[in-house]
Amino acid sequence: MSLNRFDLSGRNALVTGSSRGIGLALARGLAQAGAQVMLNGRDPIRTEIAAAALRDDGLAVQACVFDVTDPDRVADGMMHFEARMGAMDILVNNAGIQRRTPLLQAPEDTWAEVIETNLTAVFRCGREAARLMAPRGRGKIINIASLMSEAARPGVGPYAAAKGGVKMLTRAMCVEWAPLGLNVNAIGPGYFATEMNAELVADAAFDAWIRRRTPAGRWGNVDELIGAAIFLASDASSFVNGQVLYVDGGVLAGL
Ligand code: GCO
Repeated sequence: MSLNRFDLSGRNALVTGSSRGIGLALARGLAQAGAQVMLNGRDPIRTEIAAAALRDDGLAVQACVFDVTDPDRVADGMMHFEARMGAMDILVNNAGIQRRTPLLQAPEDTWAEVIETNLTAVFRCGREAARLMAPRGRGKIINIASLMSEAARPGVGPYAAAKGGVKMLTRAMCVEWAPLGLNVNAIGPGYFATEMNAELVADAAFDAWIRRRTPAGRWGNVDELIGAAIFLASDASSFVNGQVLYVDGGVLAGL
């Protein structure tokens, strides 16, 4: 084991939904920690531009375009990963969407889209990765949950339901796959100033509410999630399993 338990040199990682936002930050951070990283996205141009930018920074990054909601494309994508990168050591299940709607008015297709992308795809990508990792007796799966795995707010019911499911799916994966040598954990971001939240950041009242409701008194910066990802992707977390590590500025600590 490396003297630096956080060293990811020689490890191969896939980060889904990593052409921008939290996923791109995590992909960059894992690569900076020594991993060879495959970006993933649905948009081939955006994904390749992101990968090229990280390569320009001297990082070992490639791109693989597939939609995590397409079962066939996920299976192909995982095989493609191992053909190009070697054994998958780390999967970060980050791909996700936000569709804000009151539950009373929530259309069927909106509910289905959020659950499919934010929960079912986490199951699907996790299963495909575990099928590759289990024969080797090792692997790290990091699901991206949310502070909404624990607490909801009006207008984001489908998202909160999906992220609550991600917490319990993480535990279900742990109890079945830890015996196979895998570590399955989650990161639960609080409020971060990402594209997904741009309209919230721009809303003066919501911005003020976040600053009051968050003990740290501010929005998070996506780079502040990287340490948690490196920890859970590395040997430093070898006996950590089934946990959700909340990175939320203290939101969940108080009323
Ligand atoms: C919202 C936000 C939240 C958070 C997310 C962070 O509309 O309230 O999108 O859902 O950004 O939960 O994990």
